[in-house]
Amino acid sequence: MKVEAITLREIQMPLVHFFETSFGRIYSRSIILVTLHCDGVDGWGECVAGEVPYYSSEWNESAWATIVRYLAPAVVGKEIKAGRDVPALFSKVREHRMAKAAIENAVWDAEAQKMQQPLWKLLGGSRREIACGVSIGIQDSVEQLLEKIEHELAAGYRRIKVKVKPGWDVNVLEPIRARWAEILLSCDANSAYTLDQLEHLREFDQFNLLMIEQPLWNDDIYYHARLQKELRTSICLDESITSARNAAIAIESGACRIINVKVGRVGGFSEARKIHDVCQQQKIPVWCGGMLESGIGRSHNIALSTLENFRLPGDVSASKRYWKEDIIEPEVQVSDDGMIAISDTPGRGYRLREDLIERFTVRKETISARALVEVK
Ligand code: OSB
Ligand code: MG
Repeated sequence: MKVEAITLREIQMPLVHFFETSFGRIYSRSIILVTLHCDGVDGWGECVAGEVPYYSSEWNESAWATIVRYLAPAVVGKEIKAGRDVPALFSKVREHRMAKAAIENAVWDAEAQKMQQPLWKLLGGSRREIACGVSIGIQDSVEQLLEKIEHELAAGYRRIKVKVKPGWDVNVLEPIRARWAEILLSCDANSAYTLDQLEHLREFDQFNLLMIEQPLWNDDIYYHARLQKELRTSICLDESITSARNAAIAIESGACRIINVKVGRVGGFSEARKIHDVCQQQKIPVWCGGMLESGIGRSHNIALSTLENFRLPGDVSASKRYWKEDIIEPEVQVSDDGMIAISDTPGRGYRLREDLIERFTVRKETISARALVEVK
């Protein structure tokens, strides 16, 4: 496929309900979308960098600048056979994985359309439906959280994950377990603890959690291995896992028993598949994380989740939990037994609502082969 041009845009979408983690609360999302124009086909990718560099050092402004200056010029004007060939084109650029993923995934998206194949098949998936969980942020009160959980369980979700931080953890898990003794329950600390809090973290063991996600520093593996030895509860790493290589290190050192795969965090579908394979060989189950994506990133997460070793319910849930109107149709729907059915349509499996995308756009820039030649 000849990549003729790339259009970058920023869209703004208000969240239906605020989302709060250990590093703060947001009410609205600002999302960078990539459109790759090639041979009459448009491939789309979503950049999961956030509005602020809190979850990761990458954020929207760094991603935008890196794409315009370095990543788009590495693909525009080129003949690219497949999504799997994209990482090599970016090899000189260190890190900036979310920016890279937005483009690489757009290439896969275009490739699937060109090949008239569902994206999930192209990625090597086999599941015809995927199991869904929800990630529920920190609320204004425990009562409000319990109400939300009740609502999501009634909707059919198969695993409840709650965000925790010092002061909103054991006191929250306790009433949840008292009310729902049997549900699959996990928690996500987004690095809110240190090893000094080991005695406190041991208290989490009494709640029969499926896992505790990223309790310690965002870039740490070593101290998570120390902590895992002390806890009965399985540790799941999110932030710390950035490549198949460091996933292997985490597994070998005993830092976790479960891994959360986010395609943006690891630099794109190619690396996400490698992590999936490493984990499968080592008998470590993975699940698909979420970054409050619009329908484009959500549809890509769904495709990835069809790979065999995505054995646990992911944070991939219905569009309506996030958005009044999503930018795809049909919107992502979850059945009343907590599953998403996988479409057989070629490509990502969801049509785009380009009218809505246009309405939500606040910034747009096109990088075309011709413009690049003129600059040279
Ligand atoms: O740690 O998984 C996380 C959202 C933003 C940043 C980090 C995380 C999350 C979520 C939300 O947990 C998952 C979702 O519903 O998309
Ligand atoms: Mg997480």
